Amino acid sequence: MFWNPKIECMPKEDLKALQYRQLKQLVNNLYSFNQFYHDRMRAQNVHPDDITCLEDISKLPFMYKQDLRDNYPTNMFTVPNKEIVRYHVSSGTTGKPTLVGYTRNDLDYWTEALARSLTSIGIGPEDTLQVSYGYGLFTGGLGLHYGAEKVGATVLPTGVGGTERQIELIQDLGVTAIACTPSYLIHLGDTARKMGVDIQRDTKLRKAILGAEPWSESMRQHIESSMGVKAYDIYGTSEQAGPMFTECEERKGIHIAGDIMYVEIIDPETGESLGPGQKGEMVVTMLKKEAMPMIRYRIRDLTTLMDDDCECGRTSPRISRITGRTDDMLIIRGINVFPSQIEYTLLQIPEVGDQYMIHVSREGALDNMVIQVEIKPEAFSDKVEDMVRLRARIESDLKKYLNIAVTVELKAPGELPRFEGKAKRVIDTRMI
Ligand code: DLL
Repeated sequence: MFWNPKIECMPKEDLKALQYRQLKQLVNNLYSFNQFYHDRMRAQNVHPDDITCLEDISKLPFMYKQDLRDNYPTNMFTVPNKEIVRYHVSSGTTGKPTLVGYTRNDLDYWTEALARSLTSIGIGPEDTLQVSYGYGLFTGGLGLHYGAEKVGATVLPTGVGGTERQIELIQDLGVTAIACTPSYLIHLGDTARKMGVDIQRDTKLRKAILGAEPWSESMRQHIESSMGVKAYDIYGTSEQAGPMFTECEERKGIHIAGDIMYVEIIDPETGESLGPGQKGEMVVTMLKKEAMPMIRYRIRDLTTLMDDDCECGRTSPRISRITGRTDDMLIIRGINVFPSQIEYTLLQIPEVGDQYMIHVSREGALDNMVIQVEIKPEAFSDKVEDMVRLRARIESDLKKYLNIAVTVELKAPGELPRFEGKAKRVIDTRMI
């Protein structure tokens, strides 16, 4: 039932003591040996000696995604390059992505976190797990892959797409569990129905590990009643390592392995710490991270902390379902997209003017993004072929930078709405 009972069921006071020791060591090291953290702490007038209990973490400065961008690609790394054994890359806020580096130990505790999580939902050697998260620069595929191998499950690394083939493999190989985004699972269910396959009747698929994008209890009910699978929430971000933490069989919040990550919830406006049950922004400190430490990193996800006992017996704190973000990041088909990235890309194209609108909608189960772009008067032509060619070029540039296909609609100069106050450039009509 437990992967690592000594840690997972540790008395809460012992866990706090362990976290304090880990924090103290982290802060001492970074203050002494890392210029970035040293300067940040000095600017906030805080010295490692000021940290005398776990709660003193609130004296330390915050870290932001902007810090990763300012230090791109590797200036945030705290180990020599020869100790880095892998990179993953996620979306940045403008042209440059966010790069995450891992040492061997970083990969090991990431895998351990997933092994604990998968065990907590009953996945083990008897299971065949289809990993339908993207493999490659995205952390979803490889993260789940190694976690599942660690617990002895048989892994089927399909990645995203080729849905009909994925459904055939689910049938042929007796797949018992799938890991993918909730919207992809709904799409897979719809496709199966069209193929005449009833997931509940015709397959052994019984568990789904769903995350990487916001979803809701009503989506859970829809998935469970239409496909006969039990759906579990999985959470993580590339800055932390990747997907890491899931609900247990009780499904009353996502367990956060306290020896790996320390969670605070703050008021996003004032930065004040909030107590259990109060909704706010999650701030994380990675207690074991070597290649790219994170102290008080502002993740931007909104949630609440639960520290009551869970019936599963794990003593780790839990977070509730992510209900939104404090920034404007959009998640389109599981891929993070910042409106500022779109703007940055458009501004590189000489024919494009300075007005654009982003429309996001859901067609069936899948997200759709249409970007309306005004073009400069001198670039405007009434020859259809010219406009078609320009549109294709803009679509291809956007695809290159955003990693997802978007539809572009060209607009004549002056055609898009102007705003007197704050421009509203994103219209998101997706309902979750
Ligand atoms: O999405 C890692 C991941 C892969 C998580 C597979 C779960 C499964 P990023 O691309 O860095 O990493 O995006 C992280 O996605 O800050 C949240 O806003 C959102 N997110 C991730 N999981 C959930 C979830 C991966 N279960 C960003 N519910 C996070 C809601 C989620 N939002």
